[in-house]
Amino acid sequence: MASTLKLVVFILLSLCTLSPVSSHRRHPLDSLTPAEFARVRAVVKKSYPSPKHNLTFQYVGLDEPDKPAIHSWLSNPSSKSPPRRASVITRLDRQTHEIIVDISTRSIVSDHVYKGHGYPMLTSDEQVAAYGLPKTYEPFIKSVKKRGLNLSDVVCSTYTVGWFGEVKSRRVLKLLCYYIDGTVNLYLRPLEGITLVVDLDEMNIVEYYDRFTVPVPKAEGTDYRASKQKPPFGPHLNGAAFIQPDGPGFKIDGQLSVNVTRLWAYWVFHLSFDVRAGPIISLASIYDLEKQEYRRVLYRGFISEEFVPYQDPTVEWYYRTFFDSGEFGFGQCAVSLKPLADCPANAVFLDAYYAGQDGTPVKTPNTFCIFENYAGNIMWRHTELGIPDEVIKEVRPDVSLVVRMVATVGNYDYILDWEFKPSGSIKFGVGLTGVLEVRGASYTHTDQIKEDAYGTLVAENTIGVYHDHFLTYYLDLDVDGEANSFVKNNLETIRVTDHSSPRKSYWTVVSETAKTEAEARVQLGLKQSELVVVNPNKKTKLGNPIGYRLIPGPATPTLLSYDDYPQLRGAFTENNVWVTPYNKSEKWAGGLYTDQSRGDDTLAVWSHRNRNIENKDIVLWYTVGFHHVPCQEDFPLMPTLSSGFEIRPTNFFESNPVLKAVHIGSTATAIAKDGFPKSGPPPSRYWHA
Ligand SMILES: *[C@@H]1O[C@H](CO)[C@@H](O)[C@H](O)[C@H]1NC(C)=O
Ligand SMILES: *[C@@H]1O[C@H](CO)[C@@H](O)[C@H](O)[C@H]1NC(C)=O
Ligand SMILES: *[C@@H]1O[C@H](CO)[C@@H](O)[C@H](O)[C@H]1NC(C)=O
Ligand SMILES: *[C@@H]1O[C@H](CO)[C@@H](O)[C@H](O)[C@H]1NC(C)=O
Ligand SMILES: [Cu+2]
Repeated sequence: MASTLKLVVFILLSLCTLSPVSSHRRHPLDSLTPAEFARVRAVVKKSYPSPKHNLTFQYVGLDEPDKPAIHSWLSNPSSKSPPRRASVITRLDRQTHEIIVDISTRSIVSDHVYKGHGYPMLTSDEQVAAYGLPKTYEPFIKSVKKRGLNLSDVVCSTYTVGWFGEVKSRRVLKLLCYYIDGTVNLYLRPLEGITLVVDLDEMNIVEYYDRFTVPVPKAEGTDYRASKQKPPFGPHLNGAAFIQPDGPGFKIDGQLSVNVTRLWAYWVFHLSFDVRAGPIISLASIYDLEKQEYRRVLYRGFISEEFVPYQDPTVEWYYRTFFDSGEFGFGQCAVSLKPLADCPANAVFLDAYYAGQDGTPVKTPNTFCIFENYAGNIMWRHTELGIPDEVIKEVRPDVSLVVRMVATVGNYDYILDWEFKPSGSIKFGVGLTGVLEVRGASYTHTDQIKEDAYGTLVAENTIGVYHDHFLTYYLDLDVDGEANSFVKNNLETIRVTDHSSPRKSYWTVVSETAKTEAEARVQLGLKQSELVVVNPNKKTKLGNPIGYRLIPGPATPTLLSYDDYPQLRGAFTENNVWVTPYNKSEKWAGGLYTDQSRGDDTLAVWSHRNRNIENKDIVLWYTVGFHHVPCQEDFPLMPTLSSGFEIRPTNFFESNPVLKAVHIGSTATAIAKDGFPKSGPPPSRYWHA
């Protein structure tokens, strides 16, 4: 335990004392440092000084060097690293600017005004400024009084407005307000019927609606704080622990390069942070014990977009079709993780920084936690009972490495896990928790509901509205090199007609290599196929193509009509799987400017160019979907709903890569013997931490 704590301190210190702007020793994919954010700000402000200009920083992130530059730096680490550049999106005097800043030469490389549809990501600062407006807005004060409520207990929250065919647009947001008197669970107590529209360029209220009054759902039973619960308590949980007396089995080099070689596994990868995407994993390679070398798997991967359309078409709700990454920013919404609660006792925590609206760095402490995870699962086992007078029992416990971040986007909390397994698999976990977005209603029993309520009555006066969550992952796989192909191994039923067998049928594998983007669009569930990214230029000794297979989650296609406005903007949900040729500017599945986008810059549009993807540097896009029909157990807080997918080596290794896995140290030995740790301090009390 002590050694784990010491390591945490060491990493934080080393992050703070890194010489911030020097390019030596730094990985070219490292996130921008606080000093670099400050320098970017100074460079841009110098060109556009205030008060002459109204300048806000909507996005600042690393403009990542091109792949060849990264690979040449990797092959010769003593070579000069590529220039550090920042990609900046500002609102400047009511226009959107795209600015590239060269950080080392303190100069602007390019500066364009964006004239297309849609607006940049919202900053937290402008949302906070918008929240405050209703409190001094007379018509709103009157509406609150009319409902017999206390203005000091009203809080408001920001909602993007979507696009519904309007020809002209303004940079606006909607505000919806809630009553917290007697609870902290604001989202369960809407002042239904009231909507305010805020012009963000003017920062004032430009439209106001108070259309009807329904009861505000009561506070009773909504507070989720442990300190506010009353007996009886239960279930009583005894905690859980995975103890590593020798400290973690991985090492963090430089800023965020993670090298998992110390104990048991062989992954190396680079972790960085982006205000829009959240975690970005780059250059993930696995050590091949037989070949005695690192082999490339994933060049770059991150969550490209999340689309959350609500399914209530009425005036107060129709527009709620959110793009959590492009509009709100998963990185901007990252919250500080709580030791011993959000992450286990053996976790190491890392901070992250982003540029606030005025360009100065904002720190989110404990943004990431990294830990080895032992959930009592089995990596491989066999009991052999077939040998006379002998029982052979071999088991290896499954210990993996998890990188975790939580993004709290308003009412919802997204637990985003990247889990690296010694077997070569990467599992992508998504957990949904937090609070439902509910509609206030007059109903107190389902018997009173005669029309479509667009949701479930989850408490008195409270409708949990139907909605989806679609998280689209960008996975630039470079399996043993850049040139890869996408293969559909279709399982097809063959009829036996020639009486050569007592069987009438069997299935076999018919492989089909996708030549174009069209051939790589897959809706899961329509066909039985294994989807594999292969390196067509490399084969195993036995001659099989080297690959990584997609193990998809449940098939959850979009249920909206393809011509519906939100669906045009979220067109990347038409298929669960897409493959595109690598193009540095095709990163965001819903387009770079997602707020009020019109669907002209989505993954679906790019894919319809139908480019050649065979034996090319390709990107795999996979969407994890949830259709959420709320239920009473989602009240007052949702127990985590999990989903995800996996990529798994398939004829990548010559044989089982973990056959010779060794568990070192007393903990691992104890676990291997009977499944429970035998040494170390008593298990911590996670659940009440
Ligand atoms: C409104 O809130 C204020 C501040 O908490 C409190 O002093 C006042 O008594 C409240 N009034 C009503 C009517 O609840
Ligand atoms: C800056 O914004 C303020 C408030 O929106 C406005 O009054 C002012 O005219 C703007 N200045 C410029 C130079 O656009
Ligand atoms: C990872 O760490 C091991 C052991 O310290 C070292 O031998 C190896 O070169 C490192 N790999 C990379 C890619 O940094
Ligand atoms: C890369 O993507 C952008 C945006 O979709 C597109 O304009 C450009 O033509 C693409 N470049 C190539 C070489 O396909
Ligand atoms: Cu949901």
